[in-house]
Amino acid sequence: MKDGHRGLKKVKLYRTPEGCVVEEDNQYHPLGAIPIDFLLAREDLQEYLSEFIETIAPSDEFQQSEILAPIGHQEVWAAGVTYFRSRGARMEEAQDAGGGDFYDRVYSAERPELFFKSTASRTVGPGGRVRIRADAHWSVPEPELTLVVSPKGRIVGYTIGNDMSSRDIEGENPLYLPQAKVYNGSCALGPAILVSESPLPQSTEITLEIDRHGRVEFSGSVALTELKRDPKTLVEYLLRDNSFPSGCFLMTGTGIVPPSSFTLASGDRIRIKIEPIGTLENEVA
Ligand code: DO4
Ligand code: MG
Repeated sequence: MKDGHRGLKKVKLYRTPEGCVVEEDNQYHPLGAIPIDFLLAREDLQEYLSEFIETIAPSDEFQQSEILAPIGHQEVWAAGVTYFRSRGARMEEAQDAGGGDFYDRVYSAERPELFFKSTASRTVGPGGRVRIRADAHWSVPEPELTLVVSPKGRIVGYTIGNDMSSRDIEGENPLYLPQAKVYNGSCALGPAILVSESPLPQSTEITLEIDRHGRVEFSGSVALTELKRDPKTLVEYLLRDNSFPSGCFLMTGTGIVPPSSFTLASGDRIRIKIEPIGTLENEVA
């Protein structure tokens, strides 16, 4: 498939224990010793990979089971309350604490909500185990389109993110947000980075499925048309007075929130699908 904007083919970048691998037209090109940090620091990632893989013979030695989170030393940041559904869910959970109004105001404010989410050590890849905080009793996954951002603030690709969240802690007081969001195993990324400089079509769907004991306990979907903020504007705010020499990831917020009666349990399987990128599947530890 050609990328309409630059006339370049679409490629996906994976990270494995043996190094990075690029997929193009269902063929896999191992990049050998080139570290992911080197790749994600490039402003011309799409062009660089498209040219580079022409020199590497494709291999069929690609084990899906070996895919790691596509992250090196980048920070993971996240945007919040970017969908109407998220606004409503937060207002409800924070109502008793008197915090509901903040979410309504941030939904329509010019400045978006942006928060620090994760580091590589707290992030798991496909097949990894995400965690519920030990002191939380109301937890949900948040399936989010995640931007891959270059040091100069270009969106060079897209991946899938899971912004695991403790709704009871967040709802008790909005100032507890970092505790509700940042803890060991609170983030999942993957399975691949769709390397593309063109925006994803507005019709792109994000779907979430949560299986419990082999049955679907919750499922939902949302299209990018529902995303209130322009990804480029989110990046522009993130890079205001913040530098990211290795690039960074920016989750764009959730548009799917299970009903208030739902909380995650150990053993649940979380599947997040965004068609042009793939499916990110994780079990809850
Ligand atoms: O404001 C709290 C967090 C919001 C969030 O993570 C989201 O909307 O996805
Ligand atoms: Mg979120």
